[in-house]
Amino acid sequence: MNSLFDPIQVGAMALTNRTVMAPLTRNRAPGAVPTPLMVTYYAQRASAGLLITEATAISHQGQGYSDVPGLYAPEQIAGWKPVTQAVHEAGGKIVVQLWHVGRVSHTELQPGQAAPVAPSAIRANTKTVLIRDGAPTFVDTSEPRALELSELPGIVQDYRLAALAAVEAGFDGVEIHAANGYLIDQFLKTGSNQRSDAYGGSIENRARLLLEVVAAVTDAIGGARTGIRLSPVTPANDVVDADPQPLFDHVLRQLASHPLAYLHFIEGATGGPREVPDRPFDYAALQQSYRAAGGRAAWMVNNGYDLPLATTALAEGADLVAFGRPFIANPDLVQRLRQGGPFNTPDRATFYGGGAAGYTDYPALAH
Ligand code: 8OZ
Repeated sequence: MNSLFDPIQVGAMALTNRTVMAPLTRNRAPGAVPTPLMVTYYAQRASAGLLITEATAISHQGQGYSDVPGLYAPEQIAGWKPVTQAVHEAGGKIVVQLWHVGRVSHTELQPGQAAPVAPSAIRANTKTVLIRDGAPTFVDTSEPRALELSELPGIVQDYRLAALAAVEAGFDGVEIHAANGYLIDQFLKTGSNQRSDAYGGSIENRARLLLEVVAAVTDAIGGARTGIRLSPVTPANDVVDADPQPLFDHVLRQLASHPLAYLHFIEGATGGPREVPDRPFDYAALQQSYRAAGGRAAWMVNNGYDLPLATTALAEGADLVAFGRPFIANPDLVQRLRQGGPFNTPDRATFYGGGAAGYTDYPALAH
């Protein structure tokens, strides 16, 4: 039986273990440029089998929060290079999460203070984070405008360019963020997509943007360096689909014909309960359907895992387990899981924004 501490080959990446650091937004990149403090933060956590960076904007339009990093300008690529170098020197692997927030943004963050973009002009009943006077402030998202059909190829192209930039910055690969109510998830789900063109209506149409992005990214850098994050039933950022099981069944059957490194699932509500009331979902059936269609990517699970739950998941067919908040507080989480603790407690007050406090100052165990 596989344990969290066994190595695994995931696409082009040889991982030393199956413990993954989940993507975690930390809002410590002023001007969207990665900093030396971020180099320290990621390098401290390099004993994870795989690090997935915090969500990273593929374009200025794709940004929805203050001080999150980007990967579309030369200074951003230059800022990421020492991160990937330090992680590799410490023996780790790192992929960057490619992000377009769609409607989860604010005019203050958009080019020319324009309205954020979305499949349809439906505001998300959710908040975004603006850093004001150095402190995170939660504000309502702005009213979005519906994207023109003619704008979609440009967005797909932004994903392609960001994937190429990721390779240039030294990343081992990318994760396409298609979860948590951001642009791709907004297109997938009925509550946020009321389009009447080729990108709305039927399941096939709502899945079109995701599949075009996957095709562009894998064409640019190879499926062996590409993962995807999905959250079939999360209520995060006010998304909902009327019938998620057949939607995701279609998505996975389509993905089965692309070589991919991994598929990453947030089970239940992001950062919350693993079961969402009135939104049942059968992940095992989804995996079966994907495998039956010939899909071979590694299966990564996430949300509220501890060692016993992770061990059960691996026994039941998961290949990788992603941990979020435990990695904030425990840079050497793999070692701590191995020896049964102890675990530092994450401090919510320093999750978003700020400096080294609550970021790079959580202690590792003495060796
Ligand atoms: C927390 C705060 C801001 C953004 C996600 C990128 O949920 C995020 C995010 C999380 O995927």
